[in-house]
Amino acid sequence: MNIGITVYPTYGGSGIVGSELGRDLAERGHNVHFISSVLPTRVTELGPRVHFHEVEMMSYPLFEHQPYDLALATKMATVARAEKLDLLHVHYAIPHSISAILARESIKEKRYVPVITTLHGTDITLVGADRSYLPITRYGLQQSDGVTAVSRFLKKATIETFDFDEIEVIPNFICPQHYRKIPDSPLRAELAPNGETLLVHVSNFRSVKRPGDCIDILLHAVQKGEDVRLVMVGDGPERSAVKYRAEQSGVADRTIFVGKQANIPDYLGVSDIFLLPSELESFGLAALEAQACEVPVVATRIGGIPEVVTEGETGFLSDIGDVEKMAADTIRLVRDPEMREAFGKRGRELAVERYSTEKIIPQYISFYESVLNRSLTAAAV
Ligand code: GMT
Repeated sequence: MNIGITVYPTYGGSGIVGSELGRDLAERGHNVHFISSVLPTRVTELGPRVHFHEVEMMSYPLFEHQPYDLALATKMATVARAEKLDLLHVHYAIPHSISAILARESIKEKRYVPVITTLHGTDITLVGADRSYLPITRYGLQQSDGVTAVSRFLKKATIETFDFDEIEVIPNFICPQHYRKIPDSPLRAELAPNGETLLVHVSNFRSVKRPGDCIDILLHAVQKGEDVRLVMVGDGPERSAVKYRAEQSGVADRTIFVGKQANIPDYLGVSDIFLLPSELESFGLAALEAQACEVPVVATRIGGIPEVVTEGETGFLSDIGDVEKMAADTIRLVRDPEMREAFGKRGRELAVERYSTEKIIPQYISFYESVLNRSLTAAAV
């Protein structure tokens, strides 16, 4: 198949999922065309089957804001015709599905290119549910030729908010070879030089991730006498406030902010406990990545997290903001290396069994095939 993929290229889990899906599809022999403003961060190599089409925007004094959605639609239509795309697969509904629908409609006399929209979370729960975007988001869902969601939770939320239920749940995935435990790494010695237990948090430091709670969990653990350190991976709007909180709480010397990192598995692979105290998480890709690296997870019981983290088997879950409970769970794991190891092994086992690329990518491929068959049948009638 010739597949067009659009993602937010630099920010968020949806970009990671769309990019890694494209990379895997290309490895399976499909031609993948990424259409976005810059090369998506996880697409490190272009090649005979991985192409990139940059969305260029014209600037004009009349435009207070450049109309990205229209520039994207134009690029999608051009690429769809030139590359004979079989379908356009967009990750994150707003505005990608609207741009794709516009592109599809603008060229449909020449070629019908079905649009598949994958919902990732905030496009439904936060932005899409906002009154100003709700009608256009519902239109995007109704007009897409196929819609997938990354968790059962997100499907339910979409039905409740948009009264739209033609949704296939295809969960996020990890490549088991890429995400794994790394024993005896120099990075581990650097991050925990005195053999401390290493806590880790990975996010884009938006307030919805509550990264400040990680500092409170660390503080509780230190106050209980635990020899722990915390590595904070990523960057975003909350980073300086969180750093300040660490300084004010007196745990700055036990907190390492490493900023955005190209290779997240390097950090997960050497860590002992993963913290994800988010307020909202439709799936929690970072928790899955941690589990694939045999790292137990301490997280909140919200959204899709309970689908990914099995309580008492691969991690512990708490209410939003209950840092005392999350700290108590962390301390339990710090004090019990055998439990940590058992949780880690089970986490990896479930990650591979349920969420490996081997299992999930074929689900996308058969979904593509069913959408294409439906479109062909409709065209023939
Ligand atoms: O959470 C973010 O900051 C980004 C957002 C996105 O759309 O890129 O992430 C969402 O998609 C991820 C991949 O499917 C999920 O793992 C995240 O749980 C989800 N985030 C939220 O629902 C807040």
